[in-house]
Amino acid sequence: MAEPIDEQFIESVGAMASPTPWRSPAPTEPVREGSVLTVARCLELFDAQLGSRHLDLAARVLQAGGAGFYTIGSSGHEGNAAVAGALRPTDPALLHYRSGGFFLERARQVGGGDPLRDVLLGVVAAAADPISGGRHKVFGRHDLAVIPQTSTIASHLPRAVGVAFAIGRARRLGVDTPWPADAVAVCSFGDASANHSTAVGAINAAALGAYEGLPLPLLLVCEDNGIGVSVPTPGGWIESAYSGRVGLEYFAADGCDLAAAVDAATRAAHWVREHRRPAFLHLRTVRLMGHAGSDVESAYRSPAVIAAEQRRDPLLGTARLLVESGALAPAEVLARYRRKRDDVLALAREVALLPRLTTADAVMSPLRGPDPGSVSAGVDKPAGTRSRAQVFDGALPEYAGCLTLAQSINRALLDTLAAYPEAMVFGEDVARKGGVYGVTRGLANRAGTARVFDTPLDEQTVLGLALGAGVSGLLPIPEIQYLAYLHNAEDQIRGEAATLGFFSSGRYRNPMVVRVAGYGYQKGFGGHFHNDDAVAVLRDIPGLVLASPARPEDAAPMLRTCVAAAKTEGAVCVFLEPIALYHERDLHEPGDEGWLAPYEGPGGWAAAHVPIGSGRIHGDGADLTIVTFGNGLRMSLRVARRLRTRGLDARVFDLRWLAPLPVADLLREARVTGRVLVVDETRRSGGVSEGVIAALVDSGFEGAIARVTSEDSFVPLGEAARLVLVSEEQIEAAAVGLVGRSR
Ligand SMILES: Cc1ncc(C[n+]2csc(CCOP(=O)(O)OP(=O)(O)O)c2C)c(N)n1
Ligand SMILES: [Mg+2]
Repeated sequence: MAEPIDEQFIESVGAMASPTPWRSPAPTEPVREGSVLTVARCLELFDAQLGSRHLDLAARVLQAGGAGFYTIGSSGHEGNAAVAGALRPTDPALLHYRSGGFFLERARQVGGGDPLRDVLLGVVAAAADPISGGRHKVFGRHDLAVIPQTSTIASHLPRAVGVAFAIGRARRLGVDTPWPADAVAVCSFGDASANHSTAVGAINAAALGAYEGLPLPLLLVCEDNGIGVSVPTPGGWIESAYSGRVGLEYFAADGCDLAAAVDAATRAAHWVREHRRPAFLHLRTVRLMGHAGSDVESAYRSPAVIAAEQRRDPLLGTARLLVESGALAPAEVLARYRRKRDDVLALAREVALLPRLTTADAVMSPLRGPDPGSVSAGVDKPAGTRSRAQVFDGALPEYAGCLTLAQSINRALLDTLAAYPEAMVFGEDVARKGGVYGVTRGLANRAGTARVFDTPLDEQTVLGLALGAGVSGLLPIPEIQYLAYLHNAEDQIRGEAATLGFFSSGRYRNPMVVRVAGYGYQKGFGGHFHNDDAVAVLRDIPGLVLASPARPEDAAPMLRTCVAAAKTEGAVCVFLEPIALYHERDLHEPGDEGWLAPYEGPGGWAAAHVPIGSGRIHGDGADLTIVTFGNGLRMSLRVARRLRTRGLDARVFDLRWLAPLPVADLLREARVTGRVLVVDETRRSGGVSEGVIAALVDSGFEGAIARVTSEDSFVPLGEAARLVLVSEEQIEAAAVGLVGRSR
């Protein structure tokens, strides 16, 4: 079916008249008096606009033929080609899904390749799609510095702030980054998306950073078509909300008028590059052909409104500029329009026949997890003796006797900062205060405040900085103060960090080690929010590495493993630290110092390496295997000693990694005794024990299985916490019961 905007373009251009007397302007002349847009540049940008429009039309043809799967288009937004034109192709770009014009113009600047074909490969989900490998239609390409975005609107804004931050910070640290030192990060989004809390938080973080004087070269582009699916944005809202804001320079233009868009985009891009501060470019656009192919716009917009939008078609606007300036005759405009249609449809016919992804393995190849060989090679990379001596101020931790869990993590962080000049540790209260529990104490003094710093109180910003830093060649180690506060920003790990490799076939990576203080059992402190044990939300993220150290001698090597996996393989790692064990010294009796351990010096790092997905067995009891992690390890070791006095010999298996689970080790240790008791301090529903037991069943374990878990409850304040958290008494009773019933 012919699209009204297609017919309208042909009719309207056909009715245009060349100026009389006609005079052909020089390519270097402005296409309109007073604009920086020359005739030659206007023709180039028009080509991108035409390409973008015909990609949208072809996507609908492909879908109608059963070969295409994506019809959210750029029609009405083709003016964003002006933004690409105002920037350099080395400026990192995180784009709205209506960025056909931007993408094609940037590809033209770089040259080579066939960007029209690339977009169509995404539309038909062909395995040959050069960015996502057939996994999704995204605008992205590594050589164009276009970082692909997910479909979750606004979720890319925190990362964009992070990229802008990283441009300045990498320069200050003297660290290599893919972006030139004077680069500008650009990030576009819709008007409805501008109201999303993710966008509001990110824009606030950018303005706050600028207010504090941080270099933050970020061009925010709001493509305001006045509507989000079917819901209008009130007239004037974007301007009222974002003009005149401290820390944010505001520019605006009619995005349907290419000369005006180029003028404003050029001023905005230049301003950001000069000042190294964020700016907000408000481009007024229209949305043509509905939200997507499946959207029946007439259900919520009147014919008069739809027709008025169509009259503002930016392609018509550029055609008018070219005809009125004498650069092209109407017939020449139409010839270009038709030629582009033919080119795009020919490509569409060709790509429709290309192979798709055909196996689950192929789909999941970017999720395969870090290669154990390169991780183990990566752990043994200590800093030189001199820089270690310097950073530790002569007090090398391997000679400091036995350390607590918190101290071991602190020393391992310092060793990481010494070994990797690109590593940064940051979060709420981590620098000056040294963390709520002192885990990062002293790091800022030793490694400098450019590498260990406090962030605004916004977990989304903490993770966004990590996302932007990681993709920029830095090695971020952000801290989330409490597990309960990860949840409000969790999509930055799930939707952004973990999907980037998937949607870019591993071409883009955002290495990070997110330290999270969590779990229950803090003595007499905190209630639910300081004793949260909800880990299901992390365990189900494909490809995520979830470390759960409990003992000091495991924590340091596990942190090194995570750092190496992030560095060498771009892994997204979460390092979940049990708060209640941070300062624990004893295991069985007060004063026995059974929960302290020495710190391994660099000579022993390779030997101490803890591969991802490897558990640890404590003891060699033959009567039952207690499978546990975190606080459960200390409780289970204490119970195991008591069980021995009752004639039961238990071995205790520490999972150490909650994702991926150490299934092979688990099965081996389960089979030795034939009896498994899972001790799970998290919830009964959605907790770790479900995964452990499912893994045993899936692997064909036929022995006896039991579990004790905390209740499906939030943790109350004070002593009442004991009522819902799993206890040593419960573990002991369950162990006795399990052996009794299966003897
Ligand atoms: C977080 C989130 N919520 C809901 C959606 C579904 N959705 C997709 S696009 C959209 C409207 C976006 O409008 P706007 O930001 O104005 O962009 P436009 O499509 O108008 O260019 C909605 C609600 C989504 N993708 N992400
Ligand atoms: Mg909109």
